[in-house]
Amino acid sequence: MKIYKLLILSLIVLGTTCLSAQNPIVRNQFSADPTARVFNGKVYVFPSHDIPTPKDQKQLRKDWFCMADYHVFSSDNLTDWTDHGMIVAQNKVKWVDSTSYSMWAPDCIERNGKYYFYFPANKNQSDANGRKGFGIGVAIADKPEGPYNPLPEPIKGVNGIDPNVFIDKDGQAYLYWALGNIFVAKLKDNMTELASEPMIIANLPQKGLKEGPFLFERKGIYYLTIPHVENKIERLEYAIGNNPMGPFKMAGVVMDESPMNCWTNHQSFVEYKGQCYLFYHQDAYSPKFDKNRSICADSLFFNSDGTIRKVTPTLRGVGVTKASQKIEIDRYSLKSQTGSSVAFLDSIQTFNGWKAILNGPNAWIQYNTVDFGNNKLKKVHVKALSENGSTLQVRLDKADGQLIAEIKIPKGKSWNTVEAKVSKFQTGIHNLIVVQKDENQVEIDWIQFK
Ligand code: FUB
Repeated sequence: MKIYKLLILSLIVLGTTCLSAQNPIVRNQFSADPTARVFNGKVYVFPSHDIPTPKDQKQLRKDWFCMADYHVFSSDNLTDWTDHGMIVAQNKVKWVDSTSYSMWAPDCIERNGKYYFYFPANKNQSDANGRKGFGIGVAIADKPEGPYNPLPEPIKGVNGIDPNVFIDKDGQAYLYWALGNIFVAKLKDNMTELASEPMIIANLPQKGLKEGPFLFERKGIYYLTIPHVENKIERLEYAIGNNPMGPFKMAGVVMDESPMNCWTNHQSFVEYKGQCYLFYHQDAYSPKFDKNRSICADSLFFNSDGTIRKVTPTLRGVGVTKASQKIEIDRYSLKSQTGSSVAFLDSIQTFNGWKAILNGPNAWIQYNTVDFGNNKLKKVHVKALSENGSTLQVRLDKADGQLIAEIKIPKGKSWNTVEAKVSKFQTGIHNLIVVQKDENQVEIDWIQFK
C-alpha cells in the first residue's frame, strides 16, 4: 500500500488528483490531431483519421496526409476506449471534394444540448471570392457520438484548417483556425456563422510554420497553444493573455520536438476528475512514415504562477490498469539501463503491438499503476518466448521490491503462455516490475493476474 499512499500524498501537494492508458491510445487504426472534450462525465476524443493512400487514388500524393473520415472515441477511465465508429465522411458532405482525402484536424463543442463538430476539408467549388482550398464545415448532433448532420455549406468567410472553438464564461463563442497565421473570429449563437471579421492573432512567432490552435482558459488566464516549427519539426508551444482574442504573449514550450521525428504534432488540453491531460500525437505505429500517426495522452501540470510544466511523452500514458487485464509491459514506465528493450511483435503488422525483451542478469522493466483490487489473485500468466529458457521474477513497487511470483519460461522457439503461482498477494495499486534472473534472452508480450 506504500506506493499508493505516496501517490495520493504527491497529488495532494500538487493540488490535483492524478490518474496515471497506455500510449498510443487508439490501437486498431491510425489517428491524429486529437481534440479531447468532457461531455456527460466521459472524455470524448475527436481525432483525424490517417490512412495509407489508397492505390487507386492516382490524384493523391503518396507522401502526404490522406484522410477520408472521422471517428469519435470515449472513455470513462482513460484506459479503456470505445470507438463509436465513423461520424463524418468526405463523400457525405455536400461541399467537400470527395476525392481530396483532406479531412484534417477537427474539434467538437457542446452548446445548449447540441454537439457542433467542426472540420476542415477541400471544397469542391470556389466560393464567392473565387477561392477553393480548405473550408471549415460544421456537423450537428444530439449526442457526442452522433449521428452528425453536416451542414450543406462551409462557414462563410473562413479559409483554413484546424478549427478550434472556445466558449467563454459570458457565453461568447470564438472560432480559431490556421492558414499561415492563426486567425480568430467571434461566432454567432447559432455556432455556424461568424459574428466578427477574422483577425490575425499578433505576437506569435513570425518564422516557422504554425498551425493547430487550441485555446483554453484556467484561473482567468487564456492559453493559446499551437504546434510551431522552431527548428525542423513541430513542437507544442503556448502563449498567454487575458482575453480570448488576445493580445497574447509567447510563454513557453509544452512538448519538445518528437523523439521519433514525427514532423507534426497537434494538441488539446482537458481536465477530467481534477487532473489535466495533454492529448497529442506521434507516429508510434508507423515510424517510417510520419503521415500515419497515433494519438497519445499524458498528465499535465501547472506551476503556481500558471505556467505549464513541459510534458515528456511516455509510453505508459495515463489511467489505472487492472491486474486482471493483459498488461502490456512494453508500454513501460521505467526500465533497466542495460539489457532491456522494446520491439514490434511484427514489424509489418505494427498494430499487433510490441514486446519487451530482457537480455541480461537482473535486467528489468517496470509498469506503473496496476490495480490488484481487494480479492486475492492466485495465478500469474505470462506470454513469453525464450530460446534457451529463462526465469522471471515479478516484484512490486521497485526492482528489489516484494517478490510476488517466480515464473520459469520453458525453452522453445514459439510463444507460450506460462502460468505460475502468486506467492504473496498484495491488495491495492502498485507498480509492477518484471526482473530477469539469468542471462538467457526472454521476450514478453503481456502479463496477467487471475
Ligand atoms: O493532420 C493534418 C494536419 O497535420 C493537421 O491539420 C495539422 O494540425 C497537422 O497535425
